[in-house]
Amino acid sequence: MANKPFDIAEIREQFSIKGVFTGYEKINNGHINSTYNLIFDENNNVTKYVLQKINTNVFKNPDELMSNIVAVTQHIRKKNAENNVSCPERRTLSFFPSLDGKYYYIDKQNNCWRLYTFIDDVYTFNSIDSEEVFYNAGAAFGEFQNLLTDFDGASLFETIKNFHHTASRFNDLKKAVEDNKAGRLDSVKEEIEFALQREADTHILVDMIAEGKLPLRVTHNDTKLNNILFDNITNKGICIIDLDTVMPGLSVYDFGDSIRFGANTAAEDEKDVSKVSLSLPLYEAYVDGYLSSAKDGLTDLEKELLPFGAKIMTYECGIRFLTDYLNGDVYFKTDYPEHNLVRCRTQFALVKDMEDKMEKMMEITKKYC
Ligand code: ADP
Ligand code: GN1
Ligand code: MG
Repeated sequence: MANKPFDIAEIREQFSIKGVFTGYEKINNGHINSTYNLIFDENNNVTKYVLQKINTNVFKNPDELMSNIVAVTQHIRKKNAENNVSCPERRTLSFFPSLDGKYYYIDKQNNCWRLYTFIDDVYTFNSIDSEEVFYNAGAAFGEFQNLLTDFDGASLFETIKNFHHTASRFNDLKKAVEDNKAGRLDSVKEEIEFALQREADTHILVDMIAEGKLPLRVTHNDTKLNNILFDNITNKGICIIDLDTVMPGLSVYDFGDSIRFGANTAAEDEKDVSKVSLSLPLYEAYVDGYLSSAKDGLTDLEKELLPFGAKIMTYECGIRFLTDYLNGDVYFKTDYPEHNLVRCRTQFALVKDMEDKMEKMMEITKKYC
């Protein structure tokens, strides 16, 4: 199959897919994995699957990765059954084992694939302009957190070490500055300065964890808007996807990362930073939705820290983009050479705007606590 990124005969044999293969589409959403929608016809019934190439540069141990994901989705399935939710098959992903019983398959080119159910009649967003939908996003991630409150976090592997350890991310940036691998340091002096000025912030949450002030929960850790499948008819967030980073973490990470992406008035890679700002109405809608489902399970301190969580997740993402830019774009997928720098600039512009609006964000949050 010269033109295809995968050999369909090999994939279908390995995952025992029935029916006639009628085509595939590439889904261009995430920065990490490569995702395809496969379409099969079996006696005039169309069945779709998601075939995903796992980025093994990022996720180096597919056994541990898939062990986490299978355990988490099984747990959610069980809870959904206990709660009698409607259409349970649309509420969490189901992964298919390959012939050797593992939930992934390494092909002849050494690519690592997983196959799971395609959920139909849903849509995903890369940006949002409706408060109602963002309320629903908050409710969906709050609900996801609730479903995992009785899941044993100790059973999970750490798929990416220190994923949201902001102080460790800051050290990665300092190392990237020292190494200057891609020779780009001179062009990012202002951004480095911005990052350095906020170093003290990078310790706040990690210190609170170490002091036992904040509870570690099982969290998603990548709560971007396009990791929620919204139902076409109800507009509710029905399924949380992209479970690669489900690990012990803080509620404020999940809250904060959603705000970072969804409440920005511009795209994550908008080149004109004057378009970047925090939308307070969207912030409010998300707080309302998230707390409507998660409030009872959160401590007072967690609720109080939600606005700071939004700022620190935005800052952390900004320094990750900057680090990758300095390292020569080895982590995030990029479409052009300045892409990571552009992303870093939007994140830092958003941090600045959040700092200006912090009091207002705190006031809004209090209203829903
Ligand atoms: P990445 O890790 O690259 O972000 P995701 O798992 O988030 O990959 O998938 C990328 C996109 O593919 C999603 O934003 C969504 O639009 C689509 N997608 C993924 N899984 C499904 C599914 N089961 N049903 C429908 N669409 C899906
Ligand atoms: C990546 O895979 P995706 O696109 O949902 C990244 C997140 C970043 C995000 C920035 C495993 O998410 O941590 O916040 O890009 N995922 C990983 O858009 O690093
Ligand atoms: Mg994703």
